[in-house]
Amino acid sequence: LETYNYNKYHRIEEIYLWMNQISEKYKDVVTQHFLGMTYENRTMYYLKISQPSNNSKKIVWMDCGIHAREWIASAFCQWFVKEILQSYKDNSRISRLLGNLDFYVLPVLNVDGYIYTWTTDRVWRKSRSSHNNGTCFGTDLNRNFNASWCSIGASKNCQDLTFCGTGPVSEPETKAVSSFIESKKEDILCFLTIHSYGQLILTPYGYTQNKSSNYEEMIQIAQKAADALKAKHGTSYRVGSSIDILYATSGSSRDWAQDIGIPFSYTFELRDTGKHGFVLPEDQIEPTCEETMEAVLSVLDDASPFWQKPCCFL
Ligand code: 0X9
Ligand code: ZN
Repeated sequence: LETYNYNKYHRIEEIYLWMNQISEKYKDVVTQHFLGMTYENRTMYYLKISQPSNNSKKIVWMDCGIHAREWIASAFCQWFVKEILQSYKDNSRISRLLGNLDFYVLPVLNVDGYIYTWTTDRVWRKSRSSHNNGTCFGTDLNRNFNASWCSIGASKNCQDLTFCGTGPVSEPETKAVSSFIESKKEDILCFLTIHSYGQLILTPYGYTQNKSSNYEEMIQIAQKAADALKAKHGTSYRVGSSIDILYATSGSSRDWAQDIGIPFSYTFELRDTGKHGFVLPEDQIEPTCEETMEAVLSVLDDASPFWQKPCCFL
């Protein structure tokens, strides 16, 4: 663990070993849990970071790597966990957050796809489920959630990059995430799903121009986070609803999380804006994670007070 290199991308075996070791080393605050099985029968694990507290705490969910090729996302989930654990004792900001919040972090959601990007095709996006008698592979897990499923910005053709699956939540990976989130939803304050690339902080929705009732607050919070991010290394992010500033999508986890009543649901699209795209060089892992950390902490600082106000907790 002492030698784990956070400035490199890691194979799944190394990430899983890291999860074991970090939950061993910090066993009072972090525990590893089973989430579900993947299509190819691999285990999905998340980490729970929690400190004993007298407060009734809210939950922050963060998943990374729903799209297999977005390696920087999974690198960020690991960075985030490391930063929290290294600093919660001395850093008053992080210890205050941990007094009010439990973090649930899923570093690699699309395990099968992630492995495929290491072994076979670096820019594979989808899961590895088999369709049409084994003639085509993979569902876009971020089109498979039950949010206006496959209505817009998604495809019913299994050859396509945005194949939405055979029905809402047809995939074991999305089932695992949705049933977990569903079981905890009363307590979840914030749902963060980390992607690349584009340098964007996106609010719901992708499937409609409608806005959630707290849209203005969400945008204010995201804009403040983008400012904090920029202050670190000068990187510019854009902020807005998914359909307005990116493109139409249905079946995304973020929209589904908003629809089931989670108050603050955001997609982060990390570096860059296209020069390297999904294949972000390793020397950008550190600055990318440092600046993203600023943005996430800013969101959490600003979202935390809201759950105390009855007006804003949907
Ligand atoms: O297309 C996607 O799923 C995301 N972009 S990516 O390049 N990382 O594949 C956009 C997700 C944001 N939009 C919604 N969640 N609706
Ligand atoms: Zn993505």
